[in-house]
Amino acid sequence: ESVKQKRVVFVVGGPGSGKGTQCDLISRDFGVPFFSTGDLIRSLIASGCPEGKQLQDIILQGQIIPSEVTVGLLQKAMASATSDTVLIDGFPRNTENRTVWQSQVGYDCELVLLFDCPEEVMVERLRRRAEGRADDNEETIKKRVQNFKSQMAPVLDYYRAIGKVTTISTDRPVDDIYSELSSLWRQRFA
Ligand code: UP5
Ligand code: MG
Repeated sequence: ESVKQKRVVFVVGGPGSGKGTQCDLISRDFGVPFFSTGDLIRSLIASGCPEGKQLQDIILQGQIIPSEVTVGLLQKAMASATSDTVLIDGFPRNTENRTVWQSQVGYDCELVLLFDCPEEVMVERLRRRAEGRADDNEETIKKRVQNFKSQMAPVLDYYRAIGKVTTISTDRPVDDIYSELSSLWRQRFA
C-alpha cells in the first residue's frame, strides 16, 4: 500500500530527554499529528495481541522491537493523517530501523531533531516519573540509556553526514526548550 509522501520529522534522544513532552506542545500549537512509536507499541501490547508477551519482554530488556512491527505501526498511523507534515517521536532507534523505514516507506525523513540531555538528568527524570511504565525501573533504565548511546551513534552519524540533524539541548526547563523548538518549527514548517 503506498502512502502519499509526507514531510517527516524524527524526534530522537535518550530516554527521559523530553521527546513526548515537547512533541505534545508542537502538536497542540501547530496542529501537527504526532506519533510516539513507544505509545503505539504499548497500545498494541495492551490490546492483547498474540505477540504481546514477546514485545513486553523486549521493552523490559530495554531492547528494540523488530523494525517490521514498528514501521508497520507507523505506516498505519500515518495513513490516517491528513496533514502533510508529521512528527515521529522515538524512531529510529538503530540502523536497522532506519534502513527498514527507508525500504518499507520508500522515502526518508526531512529532519532529525536530536534532544541532547546529560545521562544523569535523564535518569533522574525517569526515576521521578510515576506513570507506572513497566520500563521505568533502575535496571531497565540503565539498559535503555546504554542502548541509546550505542545503537543511535551510527544513525546520527548517517544523518549528520547528509546535513539532516538539528540538536536541541534539553537540560533546561520545558518552556525554555519549547521557545527554541517552536521558533525553529515556525521557521521551517509553519
Ligand atoms: N520532563 C520532560 N521534560 C522535562 C524538563 N525540561 N525538565 C524537567 N522534567 C522534564 O519526559 C520524561 C519525564 O521527564 C516526564 O516525567 C516529564 O514530565 C519530565 P518525556 O517527555 O516523557 O521524555 P521522553 O524522551 O519521551 O521519555 P521516554 O521515557 O518516553 O523515552 P524512551 O525513548 O525511553 O521511551 P519510548 O516510549 O520512546 O520507548 C520505550 C521502549 O519502546 C524502548 O525502550 C524500546 O524498548 C521500545 N521501542 C522500540 O523498540 N522501537 C521504537 O521505535 C520505539 C520504542
Ligand atoms: Mg516518550
